[in-house]
Amino acid sequence: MEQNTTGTTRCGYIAIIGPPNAGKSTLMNALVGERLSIVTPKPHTTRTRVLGIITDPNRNAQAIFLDTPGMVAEPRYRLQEAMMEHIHRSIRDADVILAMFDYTRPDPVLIQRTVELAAVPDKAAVFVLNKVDLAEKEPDLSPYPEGTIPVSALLELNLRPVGDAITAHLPEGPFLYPPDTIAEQPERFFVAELIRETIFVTMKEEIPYTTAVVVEEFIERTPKDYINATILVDRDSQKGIMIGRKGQQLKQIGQLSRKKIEDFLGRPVYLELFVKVKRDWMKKDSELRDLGYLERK
Ligand SMILES: Nc1nc2c(ncn2[C@@H]2O[C@H](COP(=O)(O)OP(=O)(O)OP(=O)(O)O)[C@@H](O)[C@H]2O)c(=O)[nH]1
Ligand SMILES: [Mg+2]
Repeated sequence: MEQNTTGTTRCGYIAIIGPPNAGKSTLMNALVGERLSIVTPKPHTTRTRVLGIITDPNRNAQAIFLDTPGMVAEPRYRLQEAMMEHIHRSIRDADVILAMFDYTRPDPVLIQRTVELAAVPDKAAVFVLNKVDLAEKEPDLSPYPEGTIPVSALLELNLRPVGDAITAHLPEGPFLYPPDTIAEQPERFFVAELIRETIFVTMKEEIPYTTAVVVEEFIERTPKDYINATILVDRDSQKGIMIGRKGQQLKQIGQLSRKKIEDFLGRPVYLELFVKVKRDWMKKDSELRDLGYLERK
């Protein structure tokens, strides 16, 4: 895009929405240039909205992205309803809606649902078709709205037109964050998310969906920060699985999480993990509020 020399700044919120596993978090990380939102091969990884900010001096623009959970067609329990609430709230707060389709799931019903969710009066929508790196030939864009941009968030292909389209729709106005700010949520949030990411990639089947992570203590000290976190599970039987034989499973989760946390914070940490049973935490408003998955009223 051409250099903006007029001195006018643009700033606004962009909600990234779409089906689960489409690559929304991967795209936000690519656009912001930092691994802020956790990414796993399992659907419904993201549970809340994750904010990522990029200030582009060439475009004189600040884009504030809201990564959202994957759409849940029929929420089955309170956590899934809360996830849908995050999507709707992000859309309400957004100036631009960045709606994503998944090349590997060309399901007309899913496409229709995404288009409907993005159709908000007086709000611009930018459509992207992600994962086109998996296409053997030129992807067929005919099932998608006109102007849909084919991209690969993973390989960071064709992201410039996405940035241009977003910027064109951002309202004129002053920056809301200092230009070097990329995140707003506290370090504790990212620490808990990185532990959750590790659980999602190491534990099988339904187990990740029955877990949540709470950072109980986070003490900055030398030579290592001290972090103490609890992994919540919703049944006694899952506690044993999470800990594993002779504690091996939990140990592995701890080691992998610690590396990710150290990379993220850029300093060494001592990480202690505990597992606690909280029956049906994903069905209870009070628990969901404590975990930050539900807005405090
Ligand atoms: N081949 C390919 N894989 C991708 C691309 N973008 C994301 N993925 C993979 O798709 C999976 C899901 O990516 P996420 O970014 O977690 O997807 P999401 O839409 O945020 O998923 P939820 O938070 O669960 O809704 C991961 O295994 C990513 O590596 C892409 O452009 N190409
Ligand atoms: Mg996600």
